[in-house]
Amino acid sequence: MKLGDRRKRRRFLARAFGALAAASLAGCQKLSTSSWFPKVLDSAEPLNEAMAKLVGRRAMAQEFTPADLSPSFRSNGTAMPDTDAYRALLAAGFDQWRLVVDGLVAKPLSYSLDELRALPSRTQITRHDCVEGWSAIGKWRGARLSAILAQAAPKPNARYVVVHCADPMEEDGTGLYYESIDLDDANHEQTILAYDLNDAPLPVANGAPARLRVERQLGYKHAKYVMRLELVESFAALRGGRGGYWEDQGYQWYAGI
Ligand SMILES: Nc1nc2c(c(=O)[nH]1)N[C@H]1C(S)=C(S)[C@@H](COP(=O)(O)O)O[C@H]1N2
Ligand SMILES: [Mo]
Repeated sequence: MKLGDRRKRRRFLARAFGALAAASLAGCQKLSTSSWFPKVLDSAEPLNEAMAKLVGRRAMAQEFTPADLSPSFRSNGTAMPDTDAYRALLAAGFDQWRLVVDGLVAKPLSYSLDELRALPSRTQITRHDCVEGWSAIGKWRGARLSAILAQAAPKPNARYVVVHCADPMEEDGTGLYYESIDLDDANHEQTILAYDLNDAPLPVANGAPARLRVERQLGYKHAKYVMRLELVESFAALRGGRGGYWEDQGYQWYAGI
């Protein structure tokens, strides 16, 4: 190959890869800004899971710098759980709040907020993408879920962590918000139970006293107002049987790459 040809070829390849990158970026853009309904139906789910296998379950979500922080981190969904139990916890500064860890574990545990704050932690600046079409960049600090699981010792048949929340989703006060992730995502480097947002205690509107951050997944997986982590083998015994409040309404369970 002559030098000129080689240069041309290199330019061609660069353009081809550029186009590919732009196309996949456009795909992501669409995912986070268009109306959510057709995108989160089950059709996309096998593709997402296949992508995740390709990329590797331990690949990291992009992290940002303090200069990238959104001026404010908006609230979505529940902004204040409407129960007497939550109001009482809040009024006492979450002194009585306990994170319960149970189900298929060798050592059922419970943590006070101070105990949670004493666990190995991680701080990360990440982008949150809601399927309703908005994103925000925030700085999160929280206990590594892997550290909690190491203490609780999941039994060999445990496959998922179900995150039970404090906020009722039905008019009649029933049906608490819940979500679930598998053990790969639970043990991921960036998966934390966050108690600080932007260097201050997590505001009520964003899930006080603790909320899940599972950074490679869409917004609805990031359960707020966490009360209990239950290790299970399947979703069969859970309300809609599909692993989460939104999943029970038809959203996909694996909402990420
Ligand atoms: N318990 C609980 N967790 C929740 C929700 C909710 O309504 N209740 N909404 C979800 C959705 S759709 C999004 S986009 C994020 C919003 O988090 P934010 O309020 O901190 O912006 O929380 C997720 N976790
Ligand atoms: Mo969302």
